[in-house]
Amino acid sequence: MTKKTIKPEDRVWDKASLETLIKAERDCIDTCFTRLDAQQTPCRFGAEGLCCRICYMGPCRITSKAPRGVCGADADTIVARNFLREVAGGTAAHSDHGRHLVLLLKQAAEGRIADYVIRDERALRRIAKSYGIEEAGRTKEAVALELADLLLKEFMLQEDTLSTLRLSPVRQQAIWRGQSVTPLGIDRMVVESLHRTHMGVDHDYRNILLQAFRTALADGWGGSRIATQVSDILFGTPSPVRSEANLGVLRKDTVNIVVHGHEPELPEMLAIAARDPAMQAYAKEAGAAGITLAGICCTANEILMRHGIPVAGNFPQQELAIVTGAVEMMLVDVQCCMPSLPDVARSYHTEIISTSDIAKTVGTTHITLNRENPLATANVLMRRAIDNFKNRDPGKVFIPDVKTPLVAGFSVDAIKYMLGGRFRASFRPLNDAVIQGRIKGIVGIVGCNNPRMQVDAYINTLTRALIGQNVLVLKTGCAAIASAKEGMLRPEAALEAAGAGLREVCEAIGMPPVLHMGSCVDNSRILEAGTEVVLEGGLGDDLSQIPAVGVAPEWMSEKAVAIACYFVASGIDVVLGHPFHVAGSDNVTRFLNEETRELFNASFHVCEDPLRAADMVIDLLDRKRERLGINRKAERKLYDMEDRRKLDV
Ligand code: SF4
Ligand code: MSK
Repeated sequence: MTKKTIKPEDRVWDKASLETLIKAERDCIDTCFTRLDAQQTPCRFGAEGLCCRICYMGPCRITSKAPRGVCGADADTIVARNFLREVAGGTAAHSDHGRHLVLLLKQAAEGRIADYVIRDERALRRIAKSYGIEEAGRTKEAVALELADLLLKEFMLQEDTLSTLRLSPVRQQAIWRGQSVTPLGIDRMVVESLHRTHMGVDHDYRNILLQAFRTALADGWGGSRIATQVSDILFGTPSPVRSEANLGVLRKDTVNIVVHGHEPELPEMLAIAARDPAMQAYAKEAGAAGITLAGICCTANEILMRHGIPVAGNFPQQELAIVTGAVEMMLVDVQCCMPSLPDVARSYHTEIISTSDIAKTVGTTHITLNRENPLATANVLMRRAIDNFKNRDPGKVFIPDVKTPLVAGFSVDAIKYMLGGRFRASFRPLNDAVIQGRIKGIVGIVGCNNPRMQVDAYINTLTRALIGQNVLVLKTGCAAIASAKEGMLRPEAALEAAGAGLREVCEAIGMPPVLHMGSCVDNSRILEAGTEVVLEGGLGDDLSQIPAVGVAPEWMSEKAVAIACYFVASGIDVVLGHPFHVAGSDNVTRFLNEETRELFNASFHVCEDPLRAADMVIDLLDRKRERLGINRKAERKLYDMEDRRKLDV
């Protein structure tokens, strides 16, 4: 039986997606959900990692009758090679994104690109200092140029290890050295991974998998960390900001422009253009009440975190946004933009514009940033969207009346400030709350959605279960958007759903129990937060000792594989909502799920049920607390005002 029988309410969790998905069916629109049905049962060889098409003696498939490929590669080699290629793909995506941002920083510092300025000089000087760059008495442009050159070298290093690794706890660095997984240059790691997985090179599954962790570390502590730092310098370090999420942020009476993908450069310009009174007037002349700029996926997260621009939805909602019939223009850049978008748009009036030269799709109009005058590009695009407003067919418009308020913008800097104020900003109060047991631990819930699972269901069920048990949840990517739609990014969520200890902390600080830390590349902020906890003291000397766990509930991309690997290699256990494509090799599975503990003090766990996953997470946190000697049961106490004043949070 195919999945044709799946009802819309079993495919998606939130009401807006459900109503729009029903409209898509009515409008005879193919979406990722119907295409999933057409795919039927996945190929077992692919799902278990047993298909090899690395050379043209193949493709080869491993079975009990044919346990080796033509070259002699066995299941262990083939599964491990496929896995390493996934990690290399994910690392390349995050890191190339980071590289583009560093080049932009360099161009801005040299005055070679108009309209982009160094918006956060404080972040620039702090980050430059952390790499040993002398900043006192120098112009911000001079500091930025030296920093950009240093960061560009991180991609090219051939024999030296990454400077960015020095931002991790010292003991962490020793663990990586001990296991020979300290990465060299980011590009070298990706290229070497492709070399080692070429036909006839690296065949020892252990050696191949160690390279997977080494490459992933070059992502998390290298490419991704660089991307986050440079975005903060160029566009501002996020601080708490209010906004709204879900398809209901689109408006019937405004021109709606949706930005989608991962790159913040052009959306930053669009944010300026949308506020321009002349542009607003132009929209009014076109018969609209104004302009609504909204985001999908991680471009949404980037401009939400810094400008409070509303989020239209996460990954599986990209097609549904067009199905509302109310989107004049969707701009797509890189990563997670479905090639189906022009097909969906054909049934409505939406124009799909691709904006990156490395990401073209047949059926889109390709317009890239004019580097001499980026704001002019934004203005051209915006006028074009406004001109398209007249083509909207009111008969096809349906915008679900569903949107949820949220607070986002929790960079590590912002968390520190929130915890301690401007003059004693620190993680001390958080560490103390963990030590005292008011907070059981910290869990990063990250990653994508996947139409193979009911969208957002696992993420939201798990999140609710964890905050109910006093776990502070850090979020990024589409998982953060799922929480936003569920109302979990409001400070009031602490009153409604958090356990007593977490609620006290959240109430005292005025923060939500779920902190939105940014896009998927910003998982580096979670590593940074973990490092702050270690440096603050009292919770261990490396990330493996602190009560922290990562969960990727509904992941789908190669980037998620890389993220999961750099979490584990950094000592943070990772629970996956569904397994990697490695079941074809018991040795590879055992290595990832068990042997990694001996190497990094952390491993992978797979759990397809969100409530059992919550139990698993609590168990992992309890074990860490036990080891730290802080697993006393916190006394339950009702706090009066006097007690509250004494709270050190
Ligand atoms: Fe087959 Fe070996 Fe070529 Fe892979 S590398 S396709 S297993 S012959
Ligand atoms: S966008 S990588 S679906 S989080 Fe970053 Fe969302 Fe995953 Fe893409």
